[in-house]
Order: sequence, then C-alpha cells, then structure tokens
Amino acid sequence: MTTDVTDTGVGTIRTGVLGGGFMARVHTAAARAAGAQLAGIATSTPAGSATAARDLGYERAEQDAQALLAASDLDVVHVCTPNATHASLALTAIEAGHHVVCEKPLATRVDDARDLVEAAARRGVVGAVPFVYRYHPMVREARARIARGDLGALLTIDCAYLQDWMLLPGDDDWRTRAASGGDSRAFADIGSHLFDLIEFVAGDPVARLLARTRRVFDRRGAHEVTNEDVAAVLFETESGALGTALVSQMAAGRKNALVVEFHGANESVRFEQERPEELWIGARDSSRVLLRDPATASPDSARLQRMPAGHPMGYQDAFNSFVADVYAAVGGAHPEGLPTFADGLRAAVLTEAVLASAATGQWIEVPR
Ligand code: SOE
Repeated sequence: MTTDVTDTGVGTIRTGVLGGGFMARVHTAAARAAGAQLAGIATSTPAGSATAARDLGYERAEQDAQALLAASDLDVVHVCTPNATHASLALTAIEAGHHVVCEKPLATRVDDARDLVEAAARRGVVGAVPFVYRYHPMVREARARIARGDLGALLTIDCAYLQDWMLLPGDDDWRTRAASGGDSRAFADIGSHLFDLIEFVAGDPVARLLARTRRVFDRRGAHEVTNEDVAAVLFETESGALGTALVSQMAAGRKNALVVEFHGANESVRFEQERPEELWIGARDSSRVLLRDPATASPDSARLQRMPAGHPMGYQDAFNSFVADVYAAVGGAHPEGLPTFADGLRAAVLTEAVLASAATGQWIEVPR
C-alpha cells in the first residue's frame, strides 16, 4: 500500500458541523475517514438538525448554530452554511477557541475575510478553507513539475470551470440571492477554486485582470437575481504569463468541468478534474498522458495517493486528504499546501477584483 496522510497527533478530534446540505455530507464523510468523533450538528431548524444527526451519524443534534458554537467539547467546527453567514459564524467559532474549516467563500467581503485571518492568528487556531482540488495527486504532480522547472518559463494559462446546474430559469438556489449568496455567485462559488488552483500550481500570483460578467436571468423561480451566472476573465501573472479563464454555471452538459492547462517554454501540463487520474504532458514531438502512480510520483503527490495505481481516486478522496491535513495541523503539523484562511482572503480579493473590473470595464491591479 501507499503512504497515507499524517496522523493528527492529538488523539481523537471531536467535530461539529454547521449545515445539512451536500457539502455537510462531504465534510462529514471526510471527518469520519480521518477518525474523528462526530460530536454535534446544527442546521437551520431543530427538526433539520435532528434529521441530519440521525442520517449522518452525529452524537447529538443542536437547536441552532449558536448552541453548537457554545459547546465546550468540540475541537473543530466545519462551517457549511450559506455564504453570507460564513464570516460571522467562523468568527464566533474562533472566539470560542475552536479550530475552523469554513466553506468558501470565507467571507463575501474582503474586510471580513481579513478580520478572520487576524482573529485565527490571534487565538492560535487553525483556519482552513476547502480548496480541495489542490488535493488531487495529479495537481501536486503538475505543481512539482512547474516548481522544478520542467515546463520552463510560463508563457500562457488556459483554463475553465464549467457546470450546468443553473442552466434553466427555474434552477434556483440560495446562492443566486445577494442576501444569502453574496455579490458574486459563479465566480465566488467556482471561479474561486479555479484561481486558487492556478496560483497554487503555477506558484505565480495573478497580478492584474480584466473581467466581463453576465447574468442571463434576472429572476429565477420567484426570486430576483442580482449576481452573475457567467464570468470571462483575461489575466496576467507576476511572471508575465497571460491567461484566459471561463467560469459558467450554465454550460449545458458540463457537470464539474474544472480544467487547467499551463504552457511553458519547454512543455505543457493539463489537468481535468473529471479525469483526476491523468496529467497530460504536452511537448512539441512527444506529448503523453501520465497516469497516477505512487511509484513514479513526486513526494508531495505520493503522500496523497490513498490508493495504489489503477484503483481510481476522486473528489471525496481529495476532500478526505484535505480534512486529514487540517486535523494534522490541529495537532501541530504543517502539511504542505494546506489551504488556510489566508487563501480564503486571497479568493475574496480576486472576487472583488473581478466584480470591480466587470463594473468599470477596466484592468484591475490585484493586490498581493
Ligand atoms: C456547486 O457549484 C459546488 O458544489 C461548489 O460549491 C463546490 O465548491 C464545488 O467543489 C462543486 O460544485
């Protein structure tokens, strides 16, 4: 068998979760896989909490978020609630001394995200944001190859994150309302993952960008929509690489098509989230597809390979590795590439830059 993620070093972690939707289920599976005790859960109603506790296997259902946050027997709280509630819940959790995993966007305003970074540092707790696509072994492989110079100087980046679950006017979700979702929808929800991955893999921050956004439907169901369905972004990195990024939740047939392709002076690499076992290596005369294999992987990639070669890993495996690393960090470890609140703040800065560019039609300098 292959190497597994780090032991937490602090005994059994007691986990609490806020929220009862799809992401709460994914977090719960990852916490269970990491050996945590599933202590408590709270959703938006006491009845919802009771159902979630029963279905997901928590020891107790809390009446509401405040009751869960006040509990003294928790080590880590996972915030999986609607976007606009993240910042205040995460802050309360930090002040109560809990380590926090907060879904993205960490906050819908840059100032709130910055406050959270500072609060976590002051209280000495771990603050993590699940930019989990970093945890695909072939993403780490691409990153290692760029870092050791295989690609040469980075010239261009071609990328997209496409989904179709908001294609029809009747497709509605709390994310479409500014009061619960925030001023940005598509970019904050999935563009944030894409840009996190670009910067993480390239090690080359985006320096400036020009964005155009589009809202296709002004109403969905009975609701007015105020944020975007689609964003198209042109960008330049600090090293001078030029990039294009398309983000849409209305691309018919595309379910979770996150694709990043980096072109260097010598070689290219391409990763597709829906084919996570593969990394395309582009060359002038001998392009090839590298298959995931711990035996030939870089150490950082091998560390995350929970299954031997030929036994496919996917989204939940990446999530499990992320949560295992968070719990290891709670135990004092410093796992390579753990996405923290600082990365959540970075996503908020990029989201604000995209909205500002879309509003003004101008290139925006993205602050470091
Ligand atoms: C819905 O767009 C969603 O669940 C995102 O919120 C997640 O971050 C992404 O990983 C999958 O799609």
